[in-house]
Amino acid sequence: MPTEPKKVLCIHDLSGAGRCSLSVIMPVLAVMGVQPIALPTMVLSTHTGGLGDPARLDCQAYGRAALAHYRDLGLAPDCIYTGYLGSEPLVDLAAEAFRLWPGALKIVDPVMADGGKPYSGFTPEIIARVGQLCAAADLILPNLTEARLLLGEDPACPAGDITLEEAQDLAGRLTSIARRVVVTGLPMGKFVGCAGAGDEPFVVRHLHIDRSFPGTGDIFGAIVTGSLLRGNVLSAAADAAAGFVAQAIQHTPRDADTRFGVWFEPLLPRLAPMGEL
Ligand code: PXL
Repeated sequence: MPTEPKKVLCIHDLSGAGRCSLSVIMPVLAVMGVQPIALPTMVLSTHTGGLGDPARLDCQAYGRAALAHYRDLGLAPDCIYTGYLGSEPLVDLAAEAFRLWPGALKIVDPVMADGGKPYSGFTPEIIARVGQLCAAADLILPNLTEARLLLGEDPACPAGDITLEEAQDLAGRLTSIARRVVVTGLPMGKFVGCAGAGDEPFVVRHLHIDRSFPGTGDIFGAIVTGSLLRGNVLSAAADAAAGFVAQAIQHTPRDADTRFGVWFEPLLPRLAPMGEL
């Protein structure tokens, strides 16, 4: 008798075009053999990173009703994985899900900033609220800018490369906020790294490719989530996720419009568990 796939409640936005958030998280988790339950916080025609002013639908009221429905159904997720929460009530919605299912593994990607500055619309109040959500998480996945914001530091400074020791120090300091941490997108010379802390500290590095895309953090987070639920340790999960993101960037033609994300679809079979059916 096959066991039921583990369930992940994914509290993220749904950006129709632009390959990010639920549009990439759903296929990644599904191909890894875990069952994603999509809870869109907001529906947008595209992400907010350079494709004009997207059409938006706030799903706050829907989200509250959906949580109540899942509670009444007795549908208990094994994991709750949160991402883009563009307003204070939407951060509260994620916190409510944490309260409803305290036994779930709580993974927070504090999507709020990149490249040294907050995303449009992320006020100091929302940033503070995201920090509180991180404190309720088992694992957080900030990029370098988000890590500095969470620590109350200048998100843009210092610019430039960081050393292995600085990467480990940054991840280590974030364990004052959440028990386990992976900081992503660390510029390390010809490498881009991610640093983990909370269990065995680690740094994973891949060759840096000089193009940046929206949605790579979401692909990274989804693979870390899927891999942990399949029983891997955090360093292996982060290594698999960083490796896949690097491959997806390499697979994207040099002249592709970066605003539409990485061409990850043909590579999805590489994430499928082998020989277990
Ligand atoms: O991938 C991060 C992300 C998710 N959702 C929305 C975004 C962004 C980054 O710009 O705008 C709506």
